[in-house]
Amino acid sequence: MALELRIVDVHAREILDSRGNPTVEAEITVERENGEARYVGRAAVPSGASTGRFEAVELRDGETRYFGLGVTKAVHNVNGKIREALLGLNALDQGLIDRILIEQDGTENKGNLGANATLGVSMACARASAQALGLPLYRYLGGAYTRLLPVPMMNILNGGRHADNTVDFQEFMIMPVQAESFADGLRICAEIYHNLKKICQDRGLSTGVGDEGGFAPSLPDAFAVLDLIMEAVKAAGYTPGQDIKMALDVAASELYDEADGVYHFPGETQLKRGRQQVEGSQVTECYEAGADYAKADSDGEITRSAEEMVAYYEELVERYPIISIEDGLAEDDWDGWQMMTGKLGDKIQLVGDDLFVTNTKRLDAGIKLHVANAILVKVNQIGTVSEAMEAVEMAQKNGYKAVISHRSGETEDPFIADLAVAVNAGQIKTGAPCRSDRVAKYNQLLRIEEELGSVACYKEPFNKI
Ligand code: 2PG
Ligand code: MG
Repeated sequence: MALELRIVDVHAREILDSRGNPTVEAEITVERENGEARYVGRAAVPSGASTGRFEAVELRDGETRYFGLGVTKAVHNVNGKIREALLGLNALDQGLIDRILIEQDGTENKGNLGANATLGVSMACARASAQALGLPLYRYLGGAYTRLLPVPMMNILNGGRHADNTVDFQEFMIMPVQAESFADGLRICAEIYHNLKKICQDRGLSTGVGDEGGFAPSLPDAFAVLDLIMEAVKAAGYTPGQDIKMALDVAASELYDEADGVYHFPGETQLKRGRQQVEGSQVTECYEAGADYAKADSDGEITRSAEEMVAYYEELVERYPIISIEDGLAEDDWDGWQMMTGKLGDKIQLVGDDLFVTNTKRLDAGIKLHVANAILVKVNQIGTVSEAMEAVEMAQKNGYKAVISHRSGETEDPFIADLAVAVNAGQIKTGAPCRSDRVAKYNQLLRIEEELGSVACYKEPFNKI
């Protein structure tokens, strides 16, 4: 007879995330046959800042406590309707449980129960099952063939919505593609991170960090940032382009204004107008170079059309060892994305985050239109573990890469580290080697690599690009 892990309790509570905002933590208690033993699986839900318009809904209370960000309604949904629907079911039926959550919600975007409610339960269910079976989570989710450790796409300099500086692109990341192992790659990145800190200190640039633990100095544009990172890579003793590739998350939906159909660069504009002092002296030169690709209107506001954005990326890719650009254009700019994919898609990875929102319908549309060549997978964008895994599967079957990702608001839960290994994603985006919410995922990957021993595999993900 098949093993049964009966769900005997489902419980959620409101906890805090890494930005001090409330989020949902869920627990599922399962019982083995005859009530012999009980196991509790716990999971916490992350939360984004640069959220895509088509993401599943994060249910917030909208009342005065926590400035409207409380999640007591989502918690109530778990402790009420969801609990009732799941009690007595077999936690090993992850697909069925996720389907029940989807049906109970009954909307396209989980707006009824809240994706924060469904996701917490879905993740906790997987974890309870893994625990009861005595399996590591990655092994439970991925099975016997699970062995690939992801290359970190490590965000060491934060801008956009994740920091209060003048950097308009949201994330500047390094990827240790030639490392011998995940542990080796993590060490290389941490060494570069510390060199970057030292360079910032020497230049009088701020070493305060943004939401994802990367430094957040005020620099004039992407050229200035990338020059700084190149220097840090070299100072740490590594060769840019060989040991280290670079990746960007432009988060362009945040820069796009539907009203005039162009991308706005408030940071560049601010500095151009001279309202803010450029920190450090070396950066001015780079700024002049970058200015060619920007169009300033009569107020001196810097904007770029989709074509100019792509020309800007072509220049950046030419000058720096950039191997991946995420959300280079806005979430609804399908024509622009097609054009960008035509120009850059055979040279670098183009990742759809706000564009695809971990949603197989949007990914399917993108595949048919030949838009992007990779998907960013964020479990809370869709609201169940099964749907997130389905998105990875669809991507991989269609020759798209899948990058497992954190949110800018995180918790100590390292679920995505296990997920990345389980689906053999080969890449993970989970912030800087700084702040426990980010480091928790890296540390979990170290444990997994150790556990897999000689079977563990780590490799350059871009051989075919
Ligand atoms: C992104 C994410 C994570 P947020 O845009 O990729 O880095 O940010 O969680 O704010 O959407
Ligand atoms: Mg993104």
